Amino acid sequence: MEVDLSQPAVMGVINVTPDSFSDGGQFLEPDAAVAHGIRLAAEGAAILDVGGESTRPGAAPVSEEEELGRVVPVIEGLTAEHVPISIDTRRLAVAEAALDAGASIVNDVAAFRSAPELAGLVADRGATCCLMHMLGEPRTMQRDPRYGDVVNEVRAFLEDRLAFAVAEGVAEERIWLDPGIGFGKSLEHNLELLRRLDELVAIGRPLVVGTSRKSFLGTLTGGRPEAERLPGTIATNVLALERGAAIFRVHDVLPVADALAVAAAALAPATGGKP
Ligand code: PMM
Repeated sequence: MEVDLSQPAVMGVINVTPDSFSDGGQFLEPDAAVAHGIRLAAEGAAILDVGGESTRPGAAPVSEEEELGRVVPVIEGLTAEHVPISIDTRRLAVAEAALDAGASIVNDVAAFRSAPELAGLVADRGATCCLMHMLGEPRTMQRDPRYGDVVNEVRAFLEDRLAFAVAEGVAEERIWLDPGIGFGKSLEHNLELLRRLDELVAIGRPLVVGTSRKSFLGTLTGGRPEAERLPGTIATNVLALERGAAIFRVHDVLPVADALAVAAAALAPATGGKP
């Protein structure tokens, strides 16, 4: 199933985990997760992103069986929505089962470094993939991350992973890139990436951004908890749209979709709202 990128595409987050940082435990039951996905689709999600492994800073790894058992029933339950489904995983077996169950996008926060064979799977199935930058591992990534120039380093990494995926047979037009906001980045690194997002858009592939409820938004607003970070989420997504991002990964689909529709119309009225 194709994603329409002629307008801002909102990717709604469905974390089937006990410990994701802002919604862990809410959707561990398959029925609750499916119901949540149906709601996000009705709210305007262009993609439903299903994940069974928390990548929150400090998160412990989950077994493959556990991850499979969490995501497959949810994907099966969501195919009737006819909204493209992405599987947020770093594992080959999970991605394969998810594609079999009806997903069409592999969202890999390790950009095919944990399981290089994922590239061949995506190529064989004609799937789309999202390749994300992360410095280090979720367990340790927020311990004093350092860069020379964060934007140049993230850009070089994404270009390298794009080249790897293409060399493995993935069609270039099936590859999205993501700077990995919050994945081995300080507050300043996140802000610099948002400020200079256009330099990553210049690589020439659709850019995914995930700022939703992340901790830097709490830091910037006097310590607001996850549930109170929607204004910061909207501000950063609108800014990312203005800088050329195409896909917006969020928990709160309805308010962000509305904000992006208004911002897109104001940015490019002559093209009917296209950024
Ligand atoms: N962030 C999280 C998980 N998966 N995938 C992509 N492509 N980009 C992200 O920024 C991203 C991701 C962590 O957030 P969550 O725990 O709220 O899902």
